[in-house]
Amino acid sequence: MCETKINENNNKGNNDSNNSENIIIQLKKIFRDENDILFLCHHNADPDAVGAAIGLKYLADTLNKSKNKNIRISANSVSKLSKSILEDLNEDIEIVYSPKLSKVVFFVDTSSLNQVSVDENKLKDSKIILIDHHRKTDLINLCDLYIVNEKSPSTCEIVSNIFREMNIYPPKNIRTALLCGIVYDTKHLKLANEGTFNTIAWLIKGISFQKILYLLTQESDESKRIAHLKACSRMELRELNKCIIALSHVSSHEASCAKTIVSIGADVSFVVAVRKKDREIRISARCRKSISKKVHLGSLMEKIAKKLGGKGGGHAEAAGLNAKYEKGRNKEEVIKEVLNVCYGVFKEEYINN
Ligand SMILES: [Mn+2]
Repeated sequence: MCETKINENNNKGNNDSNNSENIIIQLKKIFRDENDILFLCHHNADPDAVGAAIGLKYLADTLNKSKNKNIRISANSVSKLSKSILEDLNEDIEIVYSPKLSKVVFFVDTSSLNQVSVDENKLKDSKIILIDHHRKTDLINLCDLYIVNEKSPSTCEIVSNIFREMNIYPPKNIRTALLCGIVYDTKHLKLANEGTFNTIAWLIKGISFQKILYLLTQESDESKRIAHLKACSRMELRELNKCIIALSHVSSHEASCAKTIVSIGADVSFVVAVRKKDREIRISARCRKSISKKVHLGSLMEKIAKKLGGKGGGHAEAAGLNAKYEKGRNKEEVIKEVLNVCYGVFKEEYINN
């Protein structure tokens, strides 16, 4: 597979040779032979997760000729942007908290189990496949097969390359969904590489690029803008060898806030959201490229999550975690405590690298 590095997990006694052609053959066989498949997206599924899942489902639908097939896409929530793309493409996905698991379960654009809501015990009865571009986490140990390419700017690009390897040219609406995911995850092509442009050239036949940009345009809603302003006004700055670390908290939009804080000048940001009602703590972290060369935020958040009894992961420059919020604890204290843990673990990694 051209730009995509493919890894295969041999934990479950699968000793097939570790090459991409082989994985494509295995994947094709699964699509052809399995009648019960679930494509699972991470919570608040973004256009990359949704586009990749739509692409994979199309492959399964096309290759499987059975009349009794049950092929679904599921997420516990989808982003506003994804919702409007789905409407425009006339595609539908199931939105449920804990989906009924199929014989084959694909995790799409999802690097760890905390990004989905599934019955972990029941997963053991399913064949598990991961298609993703985030840093690998423990989830990999559950997989029978995986295609993970951390260098790919989007999961949609990986899926497009699967189409190319299988010699299948997708119809216009599927290509539109894939293009939306690619353009979204590359931040309107800012993070695109040579392979991305090659993939776009292959996908875009008969599609207007302006249409893709239009589908990805959305007014920033008021609650998000207010969250940004609150995150900035509550921000605490700490300095470490000329690296400016910003710590803050909001009740929602923590990812967007962390991103905004780096865009206005911080080197690293950690933004916590405590959701008392859901008994959940979420932390989002962002950093500049220069920092990510010393500290990979994805593995940093995985480490911090372990300290907080939660799960985390992500990219070198953008990552997050979820942990449990214990009932009865003071919210302000919890915020202070988790931000100190973030700072402490970051400091250790930053100084030692
Ligand atoms: Mn993605």
